[in-house]
Amino acid sequence: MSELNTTEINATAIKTVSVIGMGYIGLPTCAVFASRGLQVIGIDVNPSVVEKVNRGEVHIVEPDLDGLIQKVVANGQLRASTTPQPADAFVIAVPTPITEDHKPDISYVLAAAQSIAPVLKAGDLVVLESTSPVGTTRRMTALLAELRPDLSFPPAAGEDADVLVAYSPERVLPGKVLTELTNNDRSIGGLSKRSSARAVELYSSFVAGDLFITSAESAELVKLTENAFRDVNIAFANELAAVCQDLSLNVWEVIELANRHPRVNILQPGPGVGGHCIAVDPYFIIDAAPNSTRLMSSARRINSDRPFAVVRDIEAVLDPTRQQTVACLGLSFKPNIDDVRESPAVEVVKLLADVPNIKLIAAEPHIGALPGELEGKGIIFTDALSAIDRADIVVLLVDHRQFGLIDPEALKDKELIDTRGLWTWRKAKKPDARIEGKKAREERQRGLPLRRATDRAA
Ligand code: SAJ
Repeated sequence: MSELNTTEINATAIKTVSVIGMGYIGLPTCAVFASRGLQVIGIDVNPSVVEKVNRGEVHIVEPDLDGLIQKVVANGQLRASTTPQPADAFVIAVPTPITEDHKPDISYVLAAAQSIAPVLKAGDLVVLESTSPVGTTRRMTALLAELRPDLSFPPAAGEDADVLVAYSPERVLPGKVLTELTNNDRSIGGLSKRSSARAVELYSSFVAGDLFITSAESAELVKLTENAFRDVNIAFANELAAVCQDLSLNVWEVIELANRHPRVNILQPGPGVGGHCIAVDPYFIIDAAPNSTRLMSSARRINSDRPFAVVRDIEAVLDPTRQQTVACLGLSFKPNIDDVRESPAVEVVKLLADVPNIKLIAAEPHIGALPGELEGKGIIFTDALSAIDRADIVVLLVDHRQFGLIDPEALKDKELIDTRGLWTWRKAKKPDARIEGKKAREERQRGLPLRRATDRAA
């Protein structure tokens, strides 16, 4: 980390920002820049996204985002377009997926750079926010330099470069994006000192957390490391679940009690790791350093195998002599959201569709119909209570808040496969095994809430 010399900051203030990619990260970023008085131009290749935003509407589900977008579009701070326009700063927030064989695909980043190249001018700042393999910021800059030989770029042109370039990853949690955008600390990796200083100026417009300056490559690896760390820790919980199953022990109890140790904080096992970040980003590190990533590779394998383990557990309780109805509750990749991308719950249902002699029902309160990849497989889509009512076997795949409120009476006489420990542990009536110590007694007497080990887990 290097210190910021504030005298390095460019004299002209940043007034206009263009955000390239108005998805889960880009759109909220547009909204917060605009709400702090910057003139924002949101760019997206999808005309229907652009039209929606220009009407003040949103195309993603994120708490409080709709009201904010409506406001900043109405007051003229944000407008959207399919074609890049000149601006003082450009923030690139496009997807960086992986290919079938787990290789990073940075083609969207390079396409975004290509699209802004014609409108770049001396003094502009370009920030890459997309989660990217190490070296992507330099590769993107090399492309810009090739496309605009009339402008100079860092690091080649050093502190005298016409255009400033930095990497600053987003690290917000879906469902809490607006709060985390503002409050989280940020890493900023400029390709020159002036690039970092200019990016600090840009993010200081809305970030209340601390800003840390480092190199672009370190900032790229920091982001990947955060998600790989979580993947490895979830894999540990999932491996422990398998160990407990072998030993006929309750993994939820084992974790809760182990987490009473002051330096232990085990995460929660489940049917696998989903979403477009944690299940993807470790591969960017594995691809870059295949001989040094045995732990990360194993973690990926453990987490990717989980849906198969859940299906094996279901098959183990099936009665081979008759057709049975299996109800799967939850399809999203984590609780209380509508996002089914890379969802392990969807994977479980897809695998179950191939198991003979079962009638399959799925319920997901946050979406209106079965996701496309589950269509045409004879799966019935209904609400949770009707699904339970018709089922012999109930499989809980996502611990949505409303599933925790289901009356245990409705589940009586059903075979339960609770992959999240919601009904069988967290909401279960358990004998009180805790003998309250002096410290807890005093805290209770002072009206402090009772601490539970699981409070720290999620
Ligand atoms: N999961 C478990 N057990 C747990 C915690 C999570 O099985 O104890 C599963 C979830 O069910 C889900 C998956 O892991 O399928 C990922 O969920 P998540 O809540 O851990 O993370 P994401 O993908 O929603 O967001 C992550 C965040 N990264 C970290 O927490 C390190 C977020 O801060 C990043 O900004 C985001 O990835 C991203 O965009 O990269």
